[in-house]
Amino acid sequence: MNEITIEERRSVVECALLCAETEDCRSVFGCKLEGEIICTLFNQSYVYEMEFNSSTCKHYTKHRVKHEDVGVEESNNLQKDQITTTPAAELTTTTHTSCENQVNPLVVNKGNASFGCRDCDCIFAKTQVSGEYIIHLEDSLVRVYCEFRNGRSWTVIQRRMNGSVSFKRNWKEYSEGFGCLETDFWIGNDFIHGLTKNGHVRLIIDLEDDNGVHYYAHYSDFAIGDETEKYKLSVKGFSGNIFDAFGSVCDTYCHNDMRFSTYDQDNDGSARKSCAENHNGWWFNDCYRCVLNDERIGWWAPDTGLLIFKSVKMALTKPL
Ligand SMILES: [Ca+2]
Repeated sequence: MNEITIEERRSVVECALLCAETEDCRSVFGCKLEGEIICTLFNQSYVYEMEFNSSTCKHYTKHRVKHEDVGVEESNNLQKDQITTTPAAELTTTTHTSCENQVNPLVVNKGNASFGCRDCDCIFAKTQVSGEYIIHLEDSLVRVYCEFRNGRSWTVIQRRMNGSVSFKRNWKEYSEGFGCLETDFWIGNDFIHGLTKNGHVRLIIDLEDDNGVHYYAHYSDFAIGDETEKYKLSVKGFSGNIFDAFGSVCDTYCHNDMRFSTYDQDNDGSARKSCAENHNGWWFNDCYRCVLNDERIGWWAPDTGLLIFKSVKMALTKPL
């Protein structure tokens, strides 16, 4: 079921009043951002179990305005003092416990047409606190992890910290995203495509080995195609303190220009095998020099062979 409409109102209480007056409305989500009220009415209860009653955003369900007898009088019971103008950090969502069992936990509500910030840069303009935020991306409200450091904002697209989340996932899951923002997750190929399409083309890959030594690979020009293009990878402009295993000139094991594969969709460059069957979703030829979604996080270098890392993070930002 889809949302009903989007309306700009003078206060979030007015959003709730509008919901009360709208027969099909079951819940309403409203935020005051930069002095502007943005609210979304839903003809279903909000799909994601989160508590949004921050000082910036409010979420009301219809029972608060008594569904059988909806009207202005009932709606007036909403406390106007709940609405304040405090910007910023309260946009952070509360944590959830078991991400593993949730379907598509990163998408808050697919199909919304408008909501506040469209990227972490917008959040950064309001707060410098790294953490979970909700942005509007590719026609969805998506929970993302924004990292703010050195005066830049980064959108984390992949992270593996403790192995709590399985990366053995099918095509649909890699398209839509999976995992826990707090720990291990894949933001989803549709959203990576959306971010790169919107200019977030600088990629940094942080790797940490068992001794706590950090390595990084930075790419100035990263993009992936959309689903019809099988999320084809383009990655160039390397700098870093490790071998360029991801973007180096294409050969048997390269990744650049490859299409994305999962165990249930073999788009790799090998006619003999399916690389993703053993190494999870990635851009494979035959088969790899780096496998950041594999059970073992691997990154190859000529002098060392395949190195195994204990954690990895991939994040995007816009060029300066
Ligand atoms: Ca194959």
